[in-house]
Amino acid sequence: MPSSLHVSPDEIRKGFSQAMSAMYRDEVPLYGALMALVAETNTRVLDAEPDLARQLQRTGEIQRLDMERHGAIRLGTAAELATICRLFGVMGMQPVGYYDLTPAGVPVHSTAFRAVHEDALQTSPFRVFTSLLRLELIENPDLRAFAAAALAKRSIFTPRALALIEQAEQDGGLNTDDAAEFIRQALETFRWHHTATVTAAQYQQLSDQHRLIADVVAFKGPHINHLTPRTLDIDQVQAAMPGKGITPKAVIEGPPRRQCPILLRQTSFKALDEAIAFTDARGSHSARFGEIEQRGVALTPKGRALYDRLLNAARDELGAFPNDTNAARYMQLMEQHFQVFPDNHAHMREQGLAYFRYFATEKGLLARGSANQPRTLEALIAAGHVDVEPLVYEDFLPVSAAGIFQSNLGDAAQSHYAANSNQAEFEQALGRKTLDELTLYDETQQRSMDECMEALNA
Ligand code: OOG
Ligand code: NI
Repeated sequence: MPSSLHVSPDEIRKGFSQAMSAMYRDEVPLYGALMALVAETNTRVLDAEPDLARQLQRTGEIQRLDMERHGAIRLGTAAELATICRLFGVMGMQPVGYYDLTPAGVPVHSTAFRAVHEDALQTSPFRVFTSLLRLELIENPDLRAFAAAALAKRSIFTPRALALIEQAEQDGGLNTDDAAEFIRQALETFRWHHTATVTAAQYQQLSDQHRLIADVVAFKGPHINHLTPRTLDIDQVQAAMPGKGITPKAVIEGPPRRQCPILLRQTSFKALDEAIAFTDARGSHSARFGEIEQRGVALTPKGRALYDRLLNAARDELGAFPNDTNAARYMQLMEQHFQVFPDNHAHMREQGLAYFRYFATEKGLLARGSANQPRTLEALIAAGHVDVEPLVYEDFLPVSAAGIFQSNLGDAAQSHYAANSNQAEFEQALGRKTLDELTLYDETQQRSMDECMEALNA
């Protein structure tokens, strides 16, 4: 039974996210530089855009902005995925969404672990994009067997972490000391290892198959490969990065720049090669990178379908993967195609393209119970008794994720896989179903409407 002696899972997640950020900053100094740049930019944007500041104040996002970040890991086996699901469960994180990356030539499928309720997200919006390697896509049977054997030998969790997961599941939570110990132990799974578990030649063979396969199979654990802070203006940060000695990828993934941001825009920079001791020789491996993101309003199925259609149309017209040489044309095509996507919250709401949150205003509360108080939500909005704010997108985008993967693996790493999406197999490995993100947005929207009508007694 959960008891008052237990630390809330949301607080554990908050503590874990802070510990992870501190570890990554120590290990990857460029992450610290990027955090500083993002914080500086966010302050400037909030000063320059009072309407945006008000909106973020209203939704509470302003308080979570500084602690907002996501990370990513890549796992090797079904058992690792099932256990990581339990580990994140202790922190109140659930698997949301299914992402198939094979169409983009990346041999993984993925989910995002995150908090699902708006109150929990407010305490800590930390998320982890978690991928499972699809070993069956390694064509060479000897190499496949070698990879499977290497993965079967490793144990990516500390014995103490496993014991504490078990304990949290049995007791319904952890007390303060155990929660602190859990954070320390869980962190070990995500740490970088300077030594590989394979020879230099074996590493090379794995890497020749796909760099991502080497990244997963050749190491003791699934090192966190990036941590991404949230910026309020990704174009400003992208433009300022070279001045800080950081070279971003050529194109920002996701929708083009707009007055009213939708979904998610992301850009990353490639990390340096890092020295690695193979079991027989010295060498290097490059896996860890930096990324920034800007989040906009979550789209309904109708809005998402429009987004996908416009994105595909722009990409089809480009006729190639966006890269350094066609970046300008790609961005121009995106601007052009996205002209038809309304860039105004009221229009998006009228057309049912996006999710929103509803808040009773001071004026509405004062008019509560009065004879001429409006009774319907639309009338309340028109009368200024209810404010409407965009509901922020909390998830990822498969085409963008593929672009982020590719930019860090090098274009040479593109492969073509015949295999297609296999959500059932992923969920079998996970040990449960993934949640549908659209249902979650719908629920949050509905709760805010209900709370609003209740507060106004309308
Ligand atoms: C994950 C890449 C995807 C994102 O933000 O879309 C990602 C990885 O490289 O493991 O992090
Ligand atoms: Ni990312």
